[in-house]
Formats: sequence, structure tokens, C-alpha cells
Amino acid sequence: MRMKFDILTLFPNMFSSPLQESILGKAIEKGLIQIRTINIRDFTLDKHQVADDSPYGGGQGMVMKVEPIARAIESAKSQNPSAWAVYLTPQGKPFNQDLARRLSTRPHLILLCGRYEGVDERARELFIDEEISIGDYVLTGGELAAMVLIDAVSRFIPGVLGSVRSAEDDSFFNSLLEYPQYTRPSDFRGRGIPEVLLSGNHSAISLWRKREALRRTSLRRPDLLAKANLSDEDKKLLEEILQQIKKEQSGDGV
Ligand code: 4HQ
Repeated sequence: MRMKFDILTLFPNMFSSPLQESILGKAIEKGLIQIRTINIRDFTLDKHQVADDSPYGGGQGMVMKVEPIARAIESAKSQNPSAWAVYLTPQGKPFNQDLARRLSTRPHLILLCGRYEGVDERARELFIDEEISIGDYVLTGGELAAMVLIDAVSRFIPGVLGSVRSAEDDSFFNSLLEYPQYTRPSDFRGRGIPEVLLSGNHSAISLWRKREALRRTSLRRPDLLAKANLSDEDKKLLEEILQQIKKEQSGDGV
């Protein structure tokens, strides 16, 4: 039942603190997820435990050798031949919430973290099931990308966010940006909070949150609106909001 993550890395110490605090730490304690780090260097066969070498054809930097990676992945897969092996790279499929949800249905993920100029191409061809990118920027290694992936995937595992909440909740808001949140005090240096939130009128509060989520998404991430599946009622609400934004931008609004 529990989901397993095997992380193949040259820097296993990077994973000790970030994944053991707070929500993920509790999920590990509860046995909902298991995170193991595997040091690729332990799968070298030479006495100096060399895991990288210079690129054929010349050029900058070093490339991670195929044999230690092969042996490390084969070791991880020996416990579960159907484990799904992922390589983190800017060349991969863009990571998003849908991909996180899909990966959360896999009982066992193997995450290969590259350093330097990356790994020998044959390691990717022979042992990797899927390549994933966490965004269009260059990291010093795949380790932080693997942590991002583990964090987002774990939120989908039942119980990780507590017994009631899950990442699957509030389907309307999932495809949109969040509405604004407030907590005490109700007045901070003269700045109040939206009155409706103090009204105790739950349907009015729901409507306000829906409007704010739609407004924020149309202003900041219109690309997300295209993907969201809105009901006819939501679409009407969105039309109203877009009209209002137009009015505000033309200067005759409030
Ligand atoms: N790297 N999304 C280069 C990334 C990355 C990303 C990982 C840096 C692989 C060799 N990984 N190494 N962006 O920038 O996943």
C-alpha cells in the first residue's frame, strides 16, 4: 500500500533534512511513504570508486558513467521489476499537478539524479522509463528536482495531508490559483480584511472565494483558465469578472 521512492544520487546527504520535516516527515513516520537514498558511488567496481568521466568527443565537464547507474537501478528494480524509473532533466516532460497525480498511482518510483553534464545517454535509453523536467532553468543537479517531485506526488497519497484533506479535494479550485487567505488580527496597521469573511454567511463566502480565484487566475495565469473545466455557472461568473476587470483597466471602475 505504501509508496516507495528510491533516489539514486551521488549526494544522499542532501535528502536527509528536507524530506524529514513537517508533513513528509509525518508521512514517513506513519508508513505512508518510504524514501530511500542509494549512493551511486556504492555501485562502482574500481578501487577509487569513480562515478564520472570526461565526455567522448571532448568538451566541458564530466559525464556520469553508465555502469554504476546500471548496477544501482538494477539493484533497486530487483525488489520490484515493475518499479518506474524517472530521470530528472530539463529535456523531460514538464512536471505539473496532473503528472504528479499520475505518478502517485505508481507503487514504486526510482528517481535518477544527474550531476555535472548529466548521465551517459545509454543509461537513459536502457534503464529510464520517463524523463521529467521541473522547469526551464538549469540546476546544479537533479537532487532538488527529485525533492520537488516527491513533495508534490506525496500530497496525493491518502493520509499524507491528514485524514480528511487530500490533494484531490475542491476540484473547482484545483485547476485555478488560490483565493486570498486571512487570519487574525482582523486589523493590521489599518489594513482590514474583506467583510464577507466575518459575515458567517457560508454561501456568500464560497461565492466570494470563487470570484477571487477566477479573478486572480485571469489576471496572473490566463493559460490555466483555458485548461480548467468550468460549469456554465462558473463561466457566467468569469464573464462578469472579465467585464469588471476591463472596466477597472479603462479607469472608470472603483
Ligand atoms: N538538472 N528539471 C542538470 C535540471 C533539472 C530541471 C538536472 C540540471 C540534471 C544534469 N532537472 N542535471 N530543470 O536542471 O529537472
